[in-house]
Amino acid sequence: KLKKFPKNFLWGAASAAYQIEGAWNEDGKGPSIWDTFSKIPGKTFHGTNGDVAVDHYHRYKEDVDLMAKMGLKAYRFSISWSRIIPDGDGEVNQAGIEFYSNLIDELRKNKIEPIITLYHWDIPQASQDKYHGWESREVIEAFKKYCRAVFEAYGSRVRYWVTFNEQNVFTAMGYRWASHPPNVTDIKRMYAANHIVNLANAEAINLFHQMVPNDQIGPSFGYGPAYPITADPKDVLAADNADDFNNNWWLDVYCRGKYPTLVMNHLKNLGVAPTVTFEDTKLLKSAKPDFLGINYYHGGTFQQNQIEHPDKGNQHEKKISKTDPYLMQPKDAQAQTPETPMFDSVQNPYLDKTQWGWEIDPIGFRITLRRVYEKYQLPIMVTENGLGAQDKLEANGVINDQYRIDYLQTHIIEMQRALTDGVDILGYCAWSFTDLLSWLNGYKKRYGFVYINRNDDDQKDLARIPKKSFYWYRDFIRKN
Ligand code: BGP
Repeated sequence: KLKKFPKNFLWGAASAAYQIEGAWNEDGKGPSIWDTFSKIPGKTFHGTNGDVAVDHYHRYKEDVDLMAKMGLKAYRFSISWSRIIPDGDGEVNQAGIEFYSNLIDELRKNKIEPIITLYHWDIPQASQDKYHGWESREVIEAFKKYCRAVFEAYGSRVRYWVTFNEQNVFTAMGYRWASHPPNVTDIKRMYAANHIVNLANAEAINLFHQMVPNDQIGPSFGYGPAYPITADPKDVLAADNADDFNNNWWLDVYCRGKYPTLVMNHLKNLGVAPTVTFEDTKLLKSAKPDFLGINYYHGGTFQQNQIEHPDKGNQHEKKISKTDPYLMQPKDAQAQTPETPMFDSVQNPYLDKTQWGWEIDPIGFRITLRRVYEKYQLPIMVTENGLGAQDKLEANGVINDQYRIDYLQTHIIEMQRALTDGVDILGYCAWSFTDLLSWLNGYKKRYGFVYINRNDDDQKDLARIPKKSFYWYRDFIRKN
Protein backbone atom coordinates (compact mmCIF):
# COMPACT_ATOMS: atom_id res chain seq x y z
CA LYS A 1 0.00 0.00 0.00
CA LEU A 2 1.34 3.40 -0.96
CA LYS A 3 2.00 5.99 1.71
CA LYS A 4 0.06 9.27 1.39
CA PHE A 5 1.90 12.49 0.75
CA PRO A 6 2.00 14.58 3.93
CA LYS A 7 -0.48 17.47 4.17
CA ASN A 8 2.25 20.10 3.99
CA PHE A 9 3.97 18.50 1.00
CA LEU A 10 5.25 21.27 -1.27
CA TRP A 11 3.72 20.70 -4.70
CA GLY A 12 5.54 23.25 -6.79
CA ALA A 13 7.04 24.35 -10.05
CA ALA A 14 10.43 25.86 -10.83
CA SER A 15 12.15 28.45 -13.01
CA ALA A 16 15.38 30.44 -13.26
CA ALA A 17 15.97 34.17 -13.66
CA TYR A 18 17.72 34.25 -17.03
CA GLN A 19 15.22 31.84 -18.53
CA ILE A 20 12.10 33.87 -17.70
CA GLU A 21 12.71 37.42 -16.51
CA GLY A 22 13.81 39.42 -19.55
CA ALA A 23 14.37 43.12 -18.64
CA TRP A 24 18.02 42.26 -18.97
CA ASN A 25 19.26 45.85 -18.63
CA GLU A 26 16.41 47.52 -16.76
CA ASP A 27 16.30 49.21 -13.37
CA GLY A 28 20.02 49.14 -12.85
CA LYS A 29 20.65 45.46 -13.62
CA GLY A 30 24.20 44.71 -14.77
CA PRO A 31 24.90 42.14 -17.50
CA SER A 32 25.54 38.53 -16.53
CA ILE A 33 27.74 36.11 -18.46
CA TRP A 34 24.61 34.82 -20.20
CA ASP A 35 23.61 38.28 -21.38
CA THR A 36 27.01 38.56 -23.00
CA PHE A 37 27.44 35.01 -24.26
CA SER A 38 24.06 34.71 -25.92
CA LYS A 39 24.77 37.77 -28.04
CA ILE A 40 28.03 36.54 -29.54
CA PRO A 41 27.02 35.31 -33.00
CA GLY A 42 27.22 31.55 -33.37
CA LYS A 43 27.76 30.84 -29.67
CA THR A 44 24.37 29.42 -28.87
CA PHE A 45 22.69 26.73 -30.93
CA HIS A 46 19.39 28.58 -31.05
CA GLY A 47 20.53 32.08 -31.93
CA THR A 48 18.05 33.68 -29.55
CA ASN A 49 18.53 35.05 -26.04
CA GLY A 50 16.91 36.04 -22.75
CA ASP A 51 16.72 39.80 -23.34
CA VAL A 52 12.94 39.62 -23.13
CA ALA A 53 12.54 35.90 -22.35
CA VAL A 54 8.92 35.51 -21.23
CA ASP A 55 8.92 38.98 -19.66
CA HIS A 56 8.25 37.66 -16.18
CA TYR A 57 9.91 40.78 -14.77
CA HIS A 58 6.96 42.87 -15.90
CA ARG A 59 4.29 40.18 -15.72
CA TYR A 60 5.11 38.50 -12.42
CA LYS A 61 1.70 39.40 -10.96
CA GLU A 62 -0.09 37.72 -13.83
CA ASP A 63 2.17 34.68 -13.40
CA VAL A 64 1.61 34.43 -9.65
CA ASP A 65 -2.09 34.81 -10.26
CA LEU A 66 -1.97 31.77 -12.53
CA MET A 67 0.03 29.86 -9.90
CA ALA A 68 -2.68 30.65 -7.39
CA LYS A 69 -5.38 29.48 -9.80
CA MET A 70 -3.47 26.25 -10.14
CA GLY A 71 -3.24 25.85 -6.38
CA LEU A 72 0.54 25.69 -6.38
CA LYS A 73 1.99 25.28 -2.87
CA ALA A 74 5.54 26.31 -3.73
CA TYR A 75 7.39 28.19 -6.39
CA ARG A 76 11.12 27.87 -6.94
CA PHE A 77 12.83 30.75 -8.72
CA SER A 78 16.35 32.12 -8.86
CA ILE A 79 17.70 35.56 -8.08
CA SER A 80 19.80 37.27 -10.69
CA TRP A 81 22.98 38.27 -8.84
CA SER A 82 23.63 41.13 -11.26
CA ARG A 83 20.19 42.59 -10.51
CA ILE A 84 21.15 42.79 -6.84
CA ILE A 85 24.81 43.78 -7.26
CA PRO A 86 25.20 44.95 -10.87
CA ASP A 87 29.00 44.98 -10.91
CA GLY A 88 29.39 41.80 -8.86
CA ASP A 89 30.82 43.17 -5.63
CA GLY A 90 29.91 46.87 -5.35
CA GLU A 91 26.76 48.72 -4.31
CA VAL A 92 23.47 46.93 -3.76
CA ASN A 93 20.83 47.94 -6.31
CA GLN A 94 17.63 48.74 -4.39
CA ALA A 95 15.45 48.29 -7.47
CA GLY A 96 16.71 44.72 -7.75
CA ILE A 97 16.02 44.05 -4.08
CA GLU A 98 12.53 45.45 -4.54
CA PHE A 99 11.65 43.27 -7.51
CA TYR A 100 12.15 40.01 -5.63
CA SER A 101 10.67 41.51 -2.50
CA ASN A 102 7.45 42.24 -4.39
CA LEU A 103 7.49 38.79 -5.92
CA ILE A 104 7.88 37.16 -2.49
CA ASP A 105 5.03 39.27 -1.09
CA GLU A 106 2.82 38.34 -3.99
CA LEU A 107 3.58 34.65 -3.47
CA ARG A 108 2.99 34.83 0.28
CA LYS A 109 -0.28 36.68 -0.26
CA ASN A 110 -1.36 33.68 -2.33
CA LYS A 111 -0.07 31.13 0.21
CA ILE A 112 2.68 29.94 -2.14
CA GLU A 113 5.95 29.03 -0.45
CA PRO A 114 8.89 30.75 -2.17
CA ILE A 115 11.99 28.61 -2.71
CA ILE A 116 14.94 30.74 -3.75
CA THR A 117 17.95 29.62 -5.77
CA LEU A 118 20.95 31.87 -5.21
CA TYR A 119 22.83 30.86 -8.31
CA HIS A 120 21.28 29.51 -11.48
CA TRP A 121 24.23 30.05 -13.82
CA ASP A 122 24.27 33.83 -14.30
CA ILE A 123 27.35 35.24 -12.59
CA PRO A 124 27.77 39.00 -13.22
CA GLN A 125 29.92 39.66 -16.28
CA ALA A 126 31.92 42.04 -14.09
CA SER A 127 32.90 39.20 -11.74
CA GLN A 128 33.87 37.11 -14.72
CA ASP A 129 36.08 39.93 -16.02
CA LYS A 130 37.57 40.93 -12.68
CA TYR A 131 38.23 37.50 -11.14
CA HIS A 132 37.85 35.00 -13.98
CA GLY A 133 34.52 34.09 -12.40
CA TRP A 134 34.53 30.77 -10.59
CA GLU A 135 38.18 30.17 -11.32
CA SER A 136 39.53 32.44 -8.63
CA ARG A 137 39.15 32.47 -4.88
CA GLU A 138 38.42 36.20 -4.89
CA VAL A 139 34.97 35.54 -6.26
CA ILE A 140 34.00 33.81 -3.01
CA GLU A 141 33.94 37.10 -1.07
CA ALA A 142 31.87 38.73 -3.80
CA PHE A 143 29.40 35.83 -3.70
CA LYS A 144 29.17 36.12 0.10
CA LYS A 145 28.43 39.80 -0.21
CA TYR A 146 25.57 39.05 -2.57
CA CYS A 147 24.31 36.29 -0.26
CA ARG A 148 24.43 38.62 2.74
CA ALA A 149 22.35 41.22 0.88
CA VAL A 150 19.61 38.75 -0.05
CA PHE A 151 19.58 36.89 3.29
CA GLU A 152 19.14 40.26 4.96
CA ALA A 153 16.40 41.35 2.58
CA TYR A 154 14.38 38.12 2.40
CA GLY A 155 15.62 35.86 5.21
CA SER A 156 12.57 36.51 7.36
CA ARG A 157 10.12 35.69 4.57
CA VAL A 158 11.67 32.68 2.81
CA ARG A 159 12.10 29.30 4.48
CA TYR A 160 13.85 27.30 1.75
CA TRP A 161 16.99 28.32 -0.07
CA VAL A 162 19.05 26.61 -2.73
CA THR A 163 22.70 27.60 -3.04
CA PHE A 164 23.85 26.38 -6.46
CA ASN A 165 21.76 24.85 -9.20
CA GLU A 166 23.35 21.85 -10.89
CA GLN A 167 26.97 22.65 -10.28
CA ASN A 168 27.78 19.47 -12.21
CA VAL A 169 26.02 20.78 -15.29
CA PHE A 170 27.11 24.41 -15.40
CA THR A 171 30.77 23.63 -14.79
CA ALA A 172 30.83 20.83 -17.38
CA MET A 173 28.99 22.90 -19.97
CA GLY A 174 31.00 26.03 -19.25
CA TYR A 175 34.51 24.63 -18.82
CA ARG A 176 34.58 21.32 -20.65
CA TRP A 177 32.14 21.44 -23.56
CA ALA A 178 32.17 25.21 -24.15
CA SER A 179 28.44 25.29 -24.80
CA HIS A 180 27.78 27.63 -21.86
CA PRO A 181 29.82 30.64 -20.85
CA PRO A 182 32.69 31.09 -20.16
CA ASN A 183 33.12 28.90 -23.21
CA VAL A 184 36.17 26.90 -22.15
CA THR A 185 37.32 23.34 -23.00
CA ASP A 186 39.87 22.64 -20.31
CA ILE A 187 39.28 19.94 -17.72
CA LYS A 188 41.90 21.24 -15.34
CA ARG A 189 40.11 24.56 -15.25
CA MET A 190 36.81 22.76 -14.88
CA TYR A 191 37.96 20.92 -11.76
CA ALA A 192 39.55 24.08 -10.36
CA ALA A 193 36.31 26.02 -10.84
CA ASN A 194 34.38 23.22 -9.17
CA HIS A 195 36.49 23.45 -6.09
CA ILE A 196 35.93 27.22 -5.85
CA VAL A 197 32.18 26.72 -6.22
CA ASN A 198 32.32 24.11 -3.45
CA LEU A 199 34.01 26.63 -1.17
CA ALA A 200 31.46 29.31 -2.09
CA ASN A 201 28.68 26.81 -1.43
CA ALA A 202 30.10 26.04 2.02
CA GLU A 203 30.54 29.73 2.85
CA ALA A 204 26.97 30.50 1.80
CA ILE A 205 25.58 27.68 3.96
CA ASN A 206 27.56 28.79 7.01
CA LEU A 207 26.60 32.43 6.51
CA PHE A 208 22.95 31.45 6.15
CA HIS A 209 23.02 29.44 9.36
CA GLN A 210 24.41 32.46 11.20
CA MET A 211 21.97 34.95 9.71
CA VAL A 212 18.81 32.84 9.33
CA PRO A 213 19.21 30.07 11.90
CA ASN A 214 15.70 28.64 11.71
CA ASP A 215 15.33 28.08 8.00
CA GLN A 216 16.79 25.65 5.52
CA ILE A 217 19.41 25.72 2.82
CA GLY A 218 21.05 23.19 0.51
CA PRO A 219 22.45 22.76 -3.00
CA SER A 220 20.46 21.37 -5.95
CA PHE A 221 22.21 18.62 -7.80
CA GLY A 222 21.47 17.17 -11.24
CA TYR A 223 21.50 13.47 -10.35
CA GLY A 224 21.44 10.51 -12.71
CA PRO A 225 21.70 6.92 -11.44
CA ALA A 226 24.51 4.96 -13.13
CA TYR A 227 23.49 1.59 -14.61
CA PRO A 228 25.83 -1.11 -15.92
CA ILE A 229 24.80 -2.26 -19.40
CA THR A 230 25.28 -5.94 -18.43
CA ALA A 231 26.01 -8.01 -15.34
CA ASP A 232 29.58 -8.48 -16.52
CA PRO A 233 31.59 -7.24 -13.51
CA LYS A 234 33.65 -5.13 -15.89
CA ASP A 235 30.53 -3.20 -16.81
CA VAL A 236 29.45 -3.02 -13.18
CA LEU A 237 32.84 -1.58 -12.31
CA ALA A 238 32.48 0.96 -15.10
CA ALA A 239 29.07 2.03 -13.73
CA ASP A 240 30.62 2.36 -10.26
CA ASN A 241 33.31 4.59 -11.71
CA ALA A 242 30.71 6.68 -13.51
CA ASP A 243 28.77 7.06 -10.27
CA ASP A 244 31.89 8.33 -8.54
CA PHE A 245 32.76 10.79 -11.33
CA ASN A 246 29.23 11.97 -12.10
CA ASN A 247 27.53 11.98 -8.70
CA ASN A 248 29.74 11.34 -5.69
CA TRP A 249 32.36 13.83 -6.77
CA TRP A 250 29.86 16.55 -5.83
CA LEU A 251 27.51 14.95 -3.33
CA ASP A 252 30.28 13.64 -1.07
CA VAL A 253 31.70 17.15 -0.82
CA TYR A 254 28.32 18.75 -0.11
CA CYS A 255 27.35 16.23 2.52
CA ARG A 256 30.65 14.92 3.94
CA GLY A 257 33.11 17.67 3.09
CA LYS A 258 35.33 15.19 1.29
CA TYR A 259 36.14 14.32 -2.33
CA PRO A 260 35.85 10.63 -3.26
CA THR A 261 39.29 9.03 -3.11
CA LEU A 262 39.10 7.16 -6.41
CA VAL A 263 38.34 10.27 -8.45
CA MET A 264 40.83 12.44 -6.59
CA ASN A 265 43.63 9.95 -7.15
CA HIS A 266 42.77 9.57 -10.78
CA LEU A 267 42.74 13.32 -11.32
CA LYS A 268 46.04 13.68 -9.45
CA ASN A 269 47.66 11.12 -11.71
CA LEU A 270 46.47 13.07 -14.70
CA GLY A 271 47.67 16.35 -13.23
CA VAL A 272 44.21 17.95 -13.28
CA ALA A 273 43.16 17.71 -9.61
CA PRO A 274 42.18 20.95 -7.85
CA THR A 275 44.39 22.30 -5.08
CA VAL A 276 42.72 21.60 -1.74
CA THR A 277 44.29 23.21 1.30
CA PHE A 278 43.91 22.18 4.92
CA GLU A 279 41.69 25.24 5.51
CA ASP A 280 39.55 24.29 2.53
CA THR A 281 38.88 20.86 3.98
CA LYS A 282 38.01 22.42 7.32
CA LEU A 283 35.54 24.77 5.65
CA LEU A 284 33.98 22.03 3.51
CA LYS A 285 33.51 19.82 6.55
CA SER A 286 31.99 22.63 8.61
CA ALA A 287 29.12 23.39 6.23
CA LYS A 288 26.11 21.10 6.62
CA PRO A 289 23.20 21.43 4.20
CA ASP A 290 19.73 21.08 5.75
CA PHE A 291 18.34 19.27 2.73
CA LEU A 292 19.47 18.12 -0.68
CA GLY A 293 17.82 19.50 -3.79
CA ILE A 294 17.62 16.88 -6.53
CA ASN A 295 16.94 17.65 -10.18
CA TYR A 296 16.02 14.48 -11.98
CA TYR A 297 15.71 14.04 -15.73
CA HIS A 298 17.48 10.79 -16.58
CA GLY A 299 20.34 8.50 -15.62
CA GLY A 300 23.20 7.01 -17.58
CA THR A 301 24.18 3.53 -18.73
CA PHE A 302 27.79 2.40 -18.91
CA GLN A 303 30.03 -0.28 -20.32
CA GLN A 304 33.60 -1.20 -19.59
CA ASN A 305 35.90 1.18 -21.29
CA GLN A 306 37.48 0.34 -24.57
CA ILE A 307 40.84 1.62 -23.43
CA GLU A 308 40.98 -0.44 -20.28
CA HIS A 309 39.50 -3.46 -22.06
CA PRO A 310 40.36 -3.13 -25.75
CA ASP A 311 39.84 -6.87 -26.27
CA LYS A 312 36.06 -6.55 -25.99
CA GLY A 313 35.49 -4.35 -29.03
CA ASN A 314 32.48 -2.07 -29.36
CA GLN A 315 29.53 -4.05 -28.09
CA HIS A 316 26.88 -1.49 -27.35
CA GLU A 317 25.52 1.51 -29.12
CA LYS A 318 27.29 4.58 -27.84
CA LYS A 319 25.41 7.52 -26.45
CA ILE A 320 26.31 10.28 -28.84
CA SER A 321 23.94 12.94 -30.03
CA LYS A 322 24.65 15.63 -32.53
CA THR A 323 21.81 17.83 -31.39
CA ASP A 324 22.10 17.71 -27.65
CA PRO A 325 25.41 18.73 -26.14
CA TYR A 326 24.34 17.21 -22.81
CA LEU A 327 24.92 13.90 -24.55
CA MET A 328 27.60 15.00 -26.98
CA GLN A 329 31.15 13.74 -26.88
CA PRO A 330 33.93 16.06 -27.97
CA LYS A 331 36.00 15.14 -31.01
CA ASP A 332 39.12 14.57 -28.97
CA ALA A 333 37.30 12.73 -26.22
CA GLN A 334 40.44 11.13 -24.90
CA ALA A 335 42.20 14.39 -24.31
CA GLN A 336 39.19 16.07 -22.81
CA THR A 337 37.66 13.47 -20.52
CA PRO A 338 39.82 12.06 -17.76
CA GLU A 339 37.04 9.54 -17.14
CA THR A 340 37.60 7.96 -20.54
CA PRO A 341 39.66 5.06 -19.23
CA MET A 342 37.09 4.45 -16.51
CA PHE A 343 33.72 4.18 -18.20
CA ASP A 344 31.95 4.51 -21.48
CA SER A 345 28.48 5.93 -21.95
CA VAL A 346 26.03 3.82 -23.98
CA GLN A 347 22.36 3.76 -24.98
CA ASN A 348 19.97 1.97 -22.67
CA PRO A 349 17.92 -0.40 -24.85
CA TYR A 350 15.06 -0.55 -22.32
CA LEU A 351 14.13 3.11 -22.26
CA ASP A 352 12.10 5.36 -24.54
CA LYS A 353 13.35 8.84 -25.29
CA THR A 354 11.96 12.35 -25.49
CA GLN A 355 12.00 14.37 -28.72
CA TRP A 356 15.41 15.57 -27.59
CA GLY A 357 16.84 12.12 -27.01
CA TRP A 358 16.64 12.22 -23.22
CA GLU A 359 15.80 8.84 -21.73
CA ILE A 360 12.44 8.57 -19.98
CA ASP A 361 13.03 6.58 -16.81
CA PRO A 362 10.54 6.99 -13.96
CA ILE A 363 11.93 4.02 -12.02
CA GLY A 364 15.31 5.73 -12.15
CA PHE A 365 13.65 8.50 -10.17
CA ARG A 366 12.77 6.11 -7.35
CA ILE A 367 16.28 4.66 -7.49
CA THR A 368 17.70 8.18 -7.32
CA LEU A 369 15.67 9.18 -4.28
CA ARG A 370 16.48 5.99 -2.40
CA ARG A 371 20.20 5.99 -3.19
CA VAL A 372 20.69 9.63 -2.27
CA TYR A 373 18.62 9.45 0.89
CA GLU A 374 20.14 6.20 2.08
CA LYS A 375 23.65 7.45 1.53
CA TYR A 376 23.42 10.99 2.89
CA GLN A 377 20.44 10.84 5.27
CA LEU A 378 19.19 14.31 4.40
CA PRO A 379 15.63 15.27 3.51
CA ILE A 380 15.23 15.67 -0.22
CA MET A 381 13.53 18.48 -2.09
CA VAL A 382 12.87 17.56 -5.70
CA THR A 383 13.82 20.86 -7.27
CA GLU A 384 13.29 19.87 -10.94
CA ASN A 385 11.69 17.15 -13.02
CA GLY A 386 9.80 17.54 -16.26
CA LEU A 387 9.45 16.95 -19.96
CA GLY A 388 10.67 19.17 -22.78
CA ALA A 389 8.54 18.92 -25.91
CA GLN A 390 7.46 20.85 -28.99
CA ASP A 391 3.94 21.65 -27.83
CA LYS A 392 1.39 22.74 -30.36
CA LEU A 393 -1.07 25.55 -29.90
CA GLU A 394 -4.16 24.39 -31.77
CA ALA A 395 -6.49 26.69 -33.67
CA ASN A 396 -9.09 26.44 -30.89
CA GLY A 397 -6.53 27.68 -28.36
CA VAL A 398 -5.98 24.27 -26.75
CA ILE A 399 -2.58 22.75 -25.95
CA ASN A 400 -3.07 19.05 -25.52
CA ASP A 401 0.12 17.92 -23.75
CA GLN A 402 -1.12 14.55 -22.59
CA TYR A 403 2.46 13.22 -23.00
CA ARG A 404 3.59 15.67 -20.29
CA ILE A 405 0.80 14.54 -17.97
CA ASP A 406 1.86 10.92 -18.55
CA TYR A 407 5.47 11.81 -17.86
CA LEU A 408 4.73 13.67 -14.63
CA GLN A 409 2.23 11.11 -13.43
CA THR A 410 4.58 8.15 -13.87
CA HIS A 411 7.38 10.04 -12.14
CA ILE A 412 5.19 11.14 -9.26
CA ILE A 413 4.05 7.55 -8.70
CA GLU A 414 7.67 6.44 -8.45
CA MET A 415 8.29 9.30 -6.03
CA GLN A 416 5.37 8.06 -3.95
CA ARG A 417 6.91 4.57 -3.98
CA ALA A 418 10.17 6.09 -2.75
CA LEU A 419 8.22 7.88 -0.03
CA THR A 420 6.65 4.54 0.90
CA ASP A 421 10.14 3.01 0.94
CA GLY A 422 10.93 5.57 3.65
CA VAL A 423 12.61 8.45 1.84
CA ASP A 424 12.03 11.83 3.48
CA ILE A 425 10.78 14.11 0.69
CA LEU A 426 9.85 17.74 1.35
CA GLY A 427 8.39 18.71 -1.99
CA TYR A 428 8.34 18.35 -5.74
CA CYS A 429 8.96 21.23 -8.13
CA ALA A 430 8.10 20.38 -11.70
CA TRP A 431 10.19 22.06 -14.34
CA SER A 432 8.68 24.46 -15.28
CA PHE A 433 5.73 26.73 -14.52
CA THR A 434 5.61 28.67 -17.78
CA ASP A 435 7.48 27.83 -20.96
CA LEU A 436 10.86 29.53 -20.91
CA LEU A 437 14.21 29.80 -22.61
CA SER A 438 15.97 26.46 -22.80
CA TRP A 439 19.70 27.14 -22.48
CA LEU A 440 20.61 25.15 -25.56
CA ASN A 441 17.34 24.86 -27.41
CA GLY A 442 15.78 28.30 -27.23
CA TYR A 443 12.00 28.61 -26.94
CA LYS A 444 11.27 25.51 -29.03
CA LYS A 445 11.78 23.11 -26.19
CA ARG A 446 8.81 23.73 -23.92
CA TYR A 447 8.45 22.50 -20.35
CA GLY A 448 5.68 24.64 -18.86
CA PHE A 449 2.20 24.04 -17.54
CA VAL A 450 1.52 27.42 -19.12
CA TYR A 451 2.18 27.99 -22.79
CA ILE A 452 3.91 31.23 -23.78
CA ASN A 453 2.99 32.62 -27.13
CA ARG A 454 6.43 33.32 -28.58
CA ASN A 455 9.12 31.54 -30.55
CA ASP A 456 12.83 32.03 -31.08
CA ASP A 457 12.74 34.97 -33.44
CA ASP A 458 9.25 36.36 -32.86
CA GLN A 459 8.16 37.58 -29.43
CA LYS A 460 4.52 37.81 -30.53
CA ASP A 461 2.30 38.87 -27.61
CA LEU A 462 3.82 36.60 -24.93
CA ALA A 463 0.30 35.58 -23.94
CA ARG A 464 -0.02 32.99 -21.18
CA ILE A 465 -2.23 30.02 -22.09
CA PRO A 466 -2.76 27.15 -19.61
CA LYS A 467 -2.09 23.76 -21.18
CA LYS A 468 -4.02 20.58 -20.48
CA SER A 469 -1.32 19.68 -17.94
CA PHE A 470 -2.14 22.88 -16.02
CA TYR A 471 -5.62 21.62 -15.22
CA TRP A 472 -4.35 18.13 -14.53
CA TYR A 473 -1.76 19.38 -11.99
CA ARG A 474 -4.38 21.69 -10.40
CA ASP A 475 -6.75 18.77 -9.80
CA PHE A 476 -3.92 16.54 -8.69
CA ILE A 477 -2.71 19.07 -6.09
CA ARG A 478 -6.25 19.47 -4.78
CA LYS A 479 -6.40 15.75 -4.08
CA ASN A 480 -2.82 15.73 -2.73
C1 BGP B 1 18.35 21.77 -15.94
C2 BGP B 1 18.45 23.22 -15.60
C3 BGP B 1 17.24 24.03 -15.97
C4 BGP B 1 16.57 23.61 -17.25
C5 BGP B 1 16.47 22.09 -17.39
C6 BGP B 1 16.01 21.64 -18.75
O1 BGP B 1 19.63 21.27 -16.18
O2 BGP B 1 18.66 23.40 -14.21
O3 BGP B 1 17.61 25.38 -15.96
O4 BGP B 1 17.12 24.21 -18.34
O5 BGP B 1 17.68 21.47 -17.10
O6 BGP B 1 17.09 21.66 -19.63
P1 BGP B 1 16.96 22.00 -21.15
O7 BGP B 1 16.33 23.36 -21.20
O8 BGP B 1 18.34 22.00 -21.71
O9 BGP B 1 16.12 20.96 -21.75
